[in-house]
Order: sequence, then structure tokens, then C-alpha cells
Amino acid sequence: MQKARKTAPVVSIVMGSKSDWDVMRQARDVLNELGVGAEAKVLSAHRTPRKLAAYVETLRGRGFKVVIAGAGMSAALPGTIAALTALPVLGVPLEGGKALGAIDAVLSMVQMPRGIPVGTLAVGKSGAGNAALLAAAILALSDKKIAKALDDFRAKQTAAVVEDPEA
Ligand code: RP5
Repeated sequence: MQKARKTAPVVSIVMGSKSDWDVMRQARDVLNELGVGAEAKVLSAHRTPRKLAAYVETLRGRGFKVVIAGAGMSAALPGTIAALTALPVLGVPLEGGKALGAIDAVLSMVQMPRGIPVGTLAVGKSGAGNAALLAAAILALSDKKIAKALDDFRAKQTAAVVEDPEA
């Protein structure tokens, strides 16, 4: 993993519980690798609704451009954040409750009613990492350094593929 560049945070990573951090830190790590500043917070749509709203309402004024929101079970968090800000919200469904294998969280993000979208990624660590890459792709539209970092990331990923499965 490359050394993180110190930059002002532009991506907010919000998760519903501290128990989500082991997965959601993938998003922070990928953003670090790309030199994208991020801030991580535990805030819940049902346990701390007022604190969540107050936090989200500060984001645009503080220069944030994208929100990544991870939650498990019925996972109202990404949809609630998307209802509170017009910044792009990328949802990561988590296996929080275990009982339904994350299908509950997937549906709560994918099935947002018309008007308030949540761009939904894969379940768990893959989704958290991809949310970071997608956030970087959004930022890269107006930031050449991030665009270059993303191109380098892909080139490295391509070079790491070994065609011989027995090698
Ligand atoms: C959701 O409930 C969280 O996002 C987490 O995935 C799940 C379980 O939370 P804890 O009971 O571990 O705090 O709100």
C-alpha cells in the first residue's frame, strides 16, 4: 500500500456501527492509496438520527464531494443520507445481522424510491473497495491527479494478473 498523501477530506465514509469498520476500512485504504482525503464516522439512521442529519448538513460546506455509506440489516443509513444531501451517495450493503446474508441491506439500497438514488455496490469488502474506486472516478472528472492515480491503479492491477494458473 502506498503512503497516504495528506489532502483535505473530500469523501465522507459513514457506517451504521463500529462493528462495520472492519469492512468499511477497505474504502478508506483504497482512497488513501489513490491520494484521496477521506473522513470516517459512525453515525446511525436509527440510533443517532439527529447527529446524522447535523453531520450530513455540514458536508457540502466543508468541501466534501461524495459520501460512501455502509450499513447492515434494514440499512436505512444510505437512503437517509441521500435524502439529506444532493451529494452522490454510494451504498455498501453489509452482512450486519448475518440472518439474511445481506439481502436485506442490498434491497434497502437498490430499491430506493424514485427521486432519491443510492448508487449501490457489492456486499462487503468488495463493495467497500469498489465504492472508493467509484468515488475516485467521480472526483477524477475534475481532478487530474486523481485521474492519474486511478489509471496507475488499473495498470498495476492489470500487470498483477498471472495468466498461468499454476505459476
Ligand atoms: C446496522 O446494524 C449496522 O450498520 C450494522 O451493520 C448492523 C448491526 O449493528 P451492531 O448491532 O453490530 O451495532 O445498523
